[in-house]
Amino acid sequence: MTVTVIIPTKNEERSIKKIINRCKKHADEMLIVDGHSKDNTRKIAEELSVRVVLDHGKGKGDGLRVGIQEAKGDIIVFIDADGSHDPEDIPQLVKPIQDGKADLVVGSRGKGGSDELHGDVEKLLRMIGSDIILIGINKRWKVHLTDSQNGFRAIRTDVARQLDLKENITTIEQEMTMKCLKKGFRVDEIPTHEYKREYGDSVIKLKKVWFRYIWSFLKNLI
Ligand SMILES: Nc1nc2c(ncn2[C@@H]2O[C@H](COP(=O)(O)OP(=O)(O)O)[C@@H](O)[C@H]2O)c(=O)[nH]1
Ligand SMILES: [Mg+2]
Repeated sequence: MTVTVIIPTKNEERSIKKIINRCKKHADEMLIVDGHSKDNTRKIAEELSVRVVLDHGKGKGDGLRVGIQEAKGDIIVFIDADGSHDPEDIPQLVKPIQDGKADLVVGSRGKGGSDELHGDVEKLLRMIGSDIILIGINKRWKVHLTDSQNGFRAIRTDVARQLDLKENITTIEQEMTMKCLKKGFRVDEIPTHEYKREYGDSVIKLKKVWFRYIWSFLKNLI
């Protein structure tokens, strides 16, 4: 099965070159979905001969949806541009799909650890919130997942296209997991470590988005 590696980007000129170069050997196709970066992100990607498409400016979820439509590979791997995810984990991430054992494989920080979920109050709240959602998902579908949110994941392209994903921001990750479970697709996890983003700040400002996480969670439970 062929693999499309999709990197959503917004103002990642400082880390994009490294991540592209590290992903290339794991990809049959590479695709950057850019959220209208104001820096040189797109230029750098094009100089490295990687195809760049724009999202509609609504957020990372919008970007992932555009990527799902544009991908040519049988399997899509989503990996962030900020250095949080290790491209060397990609072979393990796609293996359960290639072996015909899973339709969605999430890189689990519960199993692999995270440098972004511990150490200050914002991170603590982020972890508590995502764990509450995780417990809800596990109870609702009687599964034992350990990460409901990680953006580092692999999914069969045809499955991704059947999910009717609607979330415009990072809530798309829990939506994707929940809709896969709801539709009876097989969700698996492998341990992956999450590193601290190399430069700049996360787009997730908890104060602004916490209610969108809860609303999207409740909506997708039924
Ligand atoms: N296409 C697209 N990508 C985005 C957007 N916002 C953030 N990203 C990318 O999504 C990835 C995750 O963003 P980040 O801010 O690190 O969120 P966090 O890892 O969940 O804290 C990074 O590669 C960002 O550059 C957007 O509006 N559109
Ligand atoms: Mg990040």
